[in-house]
Amino acid sequence: MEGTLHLLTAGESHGKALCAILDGLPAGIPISERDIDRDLARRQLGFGRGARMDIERDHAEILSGVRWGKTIGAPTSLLIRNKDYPNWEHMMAVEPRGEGTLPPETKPRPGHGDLAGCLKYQTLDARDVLERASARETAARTAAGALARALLKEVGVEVVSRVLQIGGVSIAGSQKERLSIESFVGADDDPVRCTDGEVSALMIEEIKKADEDGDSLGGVFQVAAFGVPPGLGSFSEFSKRLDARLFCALSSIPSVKGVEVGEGFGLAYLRGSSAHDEIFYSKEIGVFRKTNRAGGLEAGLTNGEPIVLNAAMKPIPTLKKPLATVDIERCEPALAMKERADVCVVPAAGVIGEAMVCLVLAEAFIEKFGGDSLGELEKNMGSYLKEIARLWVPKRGLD
Ligand code: EPS
Repeated sequence: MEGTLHLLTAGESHGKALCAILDGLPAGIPISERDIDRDLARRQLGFGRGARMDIERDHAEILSGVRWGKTIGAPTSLLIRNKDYPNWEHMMAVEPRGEGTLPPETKPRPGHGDLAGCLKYQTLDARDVLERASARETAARTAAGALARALLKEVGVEVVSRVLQIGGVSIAGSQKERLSIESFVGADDDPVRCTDGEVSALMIEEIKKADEDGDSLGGVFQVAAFGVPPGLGSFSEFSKRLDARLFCALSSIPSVKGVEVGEGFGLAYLRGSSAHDEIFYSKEIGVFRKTNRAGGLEAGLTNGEPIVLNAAMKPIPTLKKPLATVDIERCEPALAMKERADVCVVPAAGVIGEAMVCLVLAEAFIEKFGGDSLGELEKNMGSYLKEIARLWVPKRGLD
């Protein structure tokens, strides 16, 4: 992210640590390492994760930007050490210790960045590529997302997620449901973060079967934001449209191949008369909608309804029963390299999706309401909400 809120992450999957620097948060936001670790722990869970998650216990150390429990308006930097690093010290050494003694990874996995990365960086060792391409990097994003979430909490926004589909098993009709915050209750207590117990059991069976077959699975996760006021984002430039920025943020999660807002692709089948959310008015709640097919976004702006996004993930490319590839050193047919890997990461990806949505929404709040401190931002937001109070009453959607 390089806008009002600027996020930079660094770190290799098996290197010493991951780090994140988030610049642009106003001063005065309450934040603790415990808040960040809560999201890091949620990201590590989910049935279908590999053995690496038994090694890691992700903890973010706040190095700067927070004093006495509150942001001070300075860049916030975070450090997450990789517990697995001592097992990879030789392989991942900064000095050329392993060079010539450890074999290069020359059998790129179809679906991973191995081949394109080797071509791009002109190397025959995919280790140089896969370490940064690894989804381990999303731990740093999740930590930064927790900082953004802390700002959103102060302005009454809640960002949640759940799993809709794993492989061929899905929650029926979930795409068309009118969502409330209650629709997400129980996700965190379920092994695959699914809110339907019967479907969850089938999903677990599906993952077990894929694991037995040496295979992997993808699926669909859903992220929603409640309590977002209308008018965030902009249609003045293509790059400022909030839906586009949310699509970009979610599609940047490794393995995500498709993102939709609201009823998304389903809307393409309908006529205009049944595709849009008609506008009604009552004295008590101002303008309101009976449906939310648009997923809270119209013309690149929030419209005051809950924001609802679905993201589809392809199955993990690292397979116990590897696919055909080419040994790029020998230019001979081969089987793709085998790495320890997860079978299914859709439950974890929902948590990463929340972090990405938090970052985009926090930035949109800062853009709209400005200010160097949380107090200033809240004052500006309060006066805006007062101006539009005749038509719109805050926090609808959370009830
Ligand atoms: C990943 C491969 C696995 C996953 C990793 C992403 O790592 P390893 O090769 O060490 O077993 O566990 O995800 C994480 C480490 C994580 O924290 O999510 C990959 O190739 O993308």
